[in-house]
Parts: sequence; C-alpha cells; structure tokens
Amino acid sequence: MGSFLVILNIAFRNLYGNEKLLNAIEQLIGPNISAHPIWNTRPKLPGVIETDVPWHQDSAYFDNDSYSTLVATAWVAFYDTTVENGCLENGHKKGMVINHDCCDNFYLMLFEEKMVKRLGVDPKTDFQMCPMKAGSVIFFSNVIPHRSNPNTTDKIRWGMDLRYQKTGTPWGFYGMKSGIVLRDPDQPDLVPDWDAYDSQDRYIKQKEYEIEKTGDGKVDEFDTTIPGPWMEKWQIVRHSVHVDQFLKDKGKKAQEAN
Ligand SMILES: O=C(O)CCC(=O)C(=O)O
Ligand SMILES: [Fe+2]
Repeated sequence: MGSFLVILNIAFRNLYGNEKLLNAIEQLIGPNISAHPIWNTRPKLPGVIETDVPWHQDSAYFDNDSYSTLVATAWVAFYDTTVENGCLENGHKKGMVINHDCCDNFYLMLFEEKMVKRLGVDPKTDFQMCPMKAGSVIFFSNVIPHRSNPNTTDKIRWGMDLRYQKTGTPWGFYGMKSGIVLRDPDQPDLVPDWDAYDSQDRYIKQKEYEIEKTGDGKVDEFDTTIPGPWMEKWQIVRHSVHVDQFLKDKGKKAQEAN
C-alpha cells in the first residue's frame, strides 16, 4: 500500500522544488534548503472523520531532535479552501512543544485546555481560520498549533503540505527517512535526488518500526492501519485500530525480548 503514498510524481517534484516557493522559504530558513522527510497530499473528504485533523504541533509527530530545528511547512491549496470545506485553523506562537495525547484515530491530539494552560492561548483571539484561494500557500512552523475542521460541503478539499529545513539540521524523523538537498548556493546546477528521496517508504518504515524489532520483519501490504513511533511518545488516552496495532506490535516485541 505504501508506494502510491510516497512517490512524488513529476508535477509534485516540480512544486516541491519550485523556484518561487524556495525563494520564499529562503527568507525563512536561509539559502541552504533541504526537503524534510515528510510531505502529504491532503484530500479532505466530505463527512470522513479520518480526514479531520485535530489540534497539534507538527513536532509532536517528529522526534525530539526536531525541537531545535525550524521546519517550515508550505501548505498549498489546490482548490479554494474555505471554512466550510475544512481550511486550516492556526493558533499562537509561543515556540515550545507541549504534551499531546494519543489517539482517536491515527492523529495525535492537543486538547484546548492544555493549549490555554501551557501556551497561554486565548481561543477567542488566537485561533485564526485560514481560508485560501486555489494556488495560494500558507507557511507555518513545526511548533505552531494547527488543525483542520470537518468538510461540510459535498466536494473534496485538496491541498498539499511540503516541508523544508536548513541542510545539516537533524531530519527529526526517528531515522526512518532522510530529506534531500533542494538548494545550495555553492551548487547552482544542483539537481535534487528525488529518486533517493522516494526510495525511502516512510509508511513501510512506520509499520516496521516495532515489527522489525520483533524479528519477523513482515509488513502486510493490505494492512490499512497507520501506526507510528509518535504513539509511544505521548500518553495513550484513547484507543483506535491504529493505536491497538501499534501496541500489539510493541507487545510482541516485549514478549520476544523476555
Ligand atoms: O491539511 C490538513 O487537514 C492538516 C494539515 C497539517 O496538519 C499539516 O500540513 O501539517
Ligand atoms: Fe500538521
């Protein structure tokens, strides 16, 4: 199942390395720009709760190395993105990662009470809906809390998030995938090594994260659960098939160790 999710087609490669986009990113992180290991296309389907992303800071999904790195996300709208079809909602910029909880489905959750208490967020003034015109882009960092709400229209909301960081900073993704260099002032003719980037299937790695250590190393390609190492980073307060799969793999690992 992994491959169709991880291969960047030519149009996406061109978008990721787009000159204008990199110029904007350069203003945020400087001229040595790498693609971060994580990008996503984001179809938000009407009425499908799995595509409603709860409040979170992206670093909650990354490993702790990411806390000292500025990861700049460019969220690109493929169609008009509105409050009704589930645009991004962003809030506050205190600059620290606070603890998340796991997981109604496969997403981490940052509860509003914690944001108020720990980040000093005032939901009335700090939460901002970010409707966008097709083709526009919004930038945010790995510590900005954000979410996307239900799509109450009858059409799919489509967008894509692309991440960038300064070359040489830790990839921050549990050793599961590395980024690639996209811009280097010392190499004006640099061609990004997209094949090397795509060859690292992070969905397979996420499943292998626990399984591999159990020794059987097998990944069922029809398994649609999305477990990930961030599930052991935070407290598990809810259960879902995804969390339970993660715990099952982890339990197997523990048993084998005994
Ligand atoms: O597109 C969404 O619904 C969520 C996006 C998001 O969390 C991200 O791009 O980091
Ligand atoms: Fe996010």
